[in-house]
Amino acid sequence: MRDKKIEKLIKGEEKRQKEGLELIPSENYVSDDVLKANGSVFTNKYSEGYPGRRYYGGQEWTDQVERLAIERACKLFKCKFANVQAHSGAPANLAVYSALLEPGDTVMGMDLSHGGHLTHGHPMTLPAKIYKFVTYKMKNPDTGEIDYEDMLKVAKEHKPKLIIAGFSAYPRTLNYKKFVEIAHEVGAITMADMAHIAGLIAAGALRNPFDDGFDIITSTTHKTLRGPRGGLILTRESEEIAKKIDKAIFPGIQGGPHMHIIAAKAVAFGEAMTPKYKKYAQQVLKNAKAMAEVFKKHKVRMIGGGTDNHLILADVYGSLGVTGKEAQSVLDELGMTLNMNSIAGDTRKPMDPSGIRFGTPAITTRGFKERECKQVAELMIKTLKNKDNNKVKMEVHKEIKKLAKKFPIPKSFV
Ligand code: DSN
Repeated sequence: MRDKKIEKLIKGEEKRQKEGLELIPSENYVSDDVLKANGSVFTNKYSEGYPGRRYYGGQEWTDQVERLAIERACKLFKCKFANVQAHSGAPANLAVYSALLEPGDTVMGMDLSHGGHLTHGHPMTLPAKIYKFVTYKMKNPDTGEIDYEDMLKVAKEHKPKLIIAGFSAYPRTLNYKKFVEIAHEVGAITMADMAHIAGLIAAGALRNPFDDGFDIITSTTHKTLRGPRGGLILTRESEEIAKKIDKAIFPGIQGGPHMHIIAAKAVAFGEAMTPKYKKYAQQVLKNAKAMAEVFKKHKVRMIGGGTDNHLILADVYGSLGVTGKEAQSVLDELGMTLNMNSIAGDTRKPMDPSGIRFGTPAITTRGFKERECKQVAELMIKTLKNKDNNKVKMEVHKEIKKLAKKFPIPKSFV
């Protein structure tokens, strides 16, 4: 690179990724093909509109790229329509809201403190200023079971037009059938925000909400799906809904699509169709279970009591007396990157909560199996129990570096 300052920063990040272990459950490593498409000359192109209906000339290659991305997305998730232009998960959700709701309409989503996402109604977000949000919660944070009875009661009382199944910090599976039943009772449309688990659904490792009759799925493409940073909106079969969503994305809330990203999404969708990817997704789940076993063995409380997906939410403050912020900081220092997270009923503040959230998508991409995942979980707990013991910390750091070296980040996935 000619820009030496930026080159140095990229190299620094490359080194950090190589030498440490990525445990943030919403992160992953992409293949060199995804990276190549992401950095391709499609960056230079303006393509407002949709394939065959653009506002600029010179679209012979962009149209093909977007059509291919749509075709692959529909095949992968078993649906009729896909919008691949959403810049990320938050605009994807906003587009669905603005496509289907009037200001003041009611939406039902999972409570943020019980694992939901900011875009499902946090007061500081734009959607919460436009629409009214009501929530559902877990019946018991120690089992993770959703309180469907209360959900039905709240839905009957507030008559939401849209019900969202989805989360960013919830370790169990949702009963999509129940969501559809409740939605039918109150006449709501169903949307699954599967940003975290899209890859696991695509691979058949977790249930596809479309199989239970969900109308819409929104997602990001850069988490378990292992694609570029971006968003995705899928519609099972209603052309009317799909058309409204397309209009809501452009010209509703976005301008020119990021064609280089769409090219990279198409590559990732292609990779997700391979048998190798199916194995990867299964391994992500096995690895998360293996890490949860270790936490259970050491009697560290986990929200939901364990995991059915790729992530674990551990109450490190309640079990070990270490705050989420302290845990994030000391683990990061030793090459285990994860994030602090509030837990249901947290008595601490969001910037220094009781929990940590971690997961297995990225380390599984590196080739970790249950054995290594258990080893990492043991090292995490050892660190947290000895956070002020420099000798122990040095030993842990050495082991992490050894593991990272033994499992380099792969370049190709197929
Ligand atoms: N920031 C993402 C996550 O880490 O879960 C969700 O938007």
